[in-house]
Amino acid sequence: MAGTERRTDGEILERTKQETKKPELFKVLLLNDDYTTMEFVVLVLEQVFLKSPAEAFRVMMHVHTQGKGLCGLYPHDIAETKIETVHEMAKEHGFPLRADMEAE
Ligand code: TYC
Repeated sequence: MAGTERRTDGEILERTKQETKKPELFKVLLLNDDYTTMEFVVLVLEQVFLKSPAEAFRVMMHVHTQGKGLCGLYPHDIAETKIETVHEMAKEHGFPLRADMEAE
């Protein structure tokens, strides 16, 4: 536990150190495949990762040519939820699109 406490008569007056910790961030990566359409990947990047149409297209083309690409950096639970959402959307549309997580 962080925090320096000043006490008077056993009462805590103030805490001088910050107690909030920055969350550890994780990379969410999108993986290339031969079957998912480019349009669908752009849609996912816009809807799940809140990219502009131009940025979504840029990231999609990066994944298409390089095999994988960065969608964003998120705390672990948010990264996990985004990956689940990608997989659910892909399944609904019959695409094999996969996303993955990596420590920053
Ligand atoms: N390679 C796919 C195609 O040619 C497009 C694609 C891009 C698929 C990015 C997945 O994460 C991906 N239709």
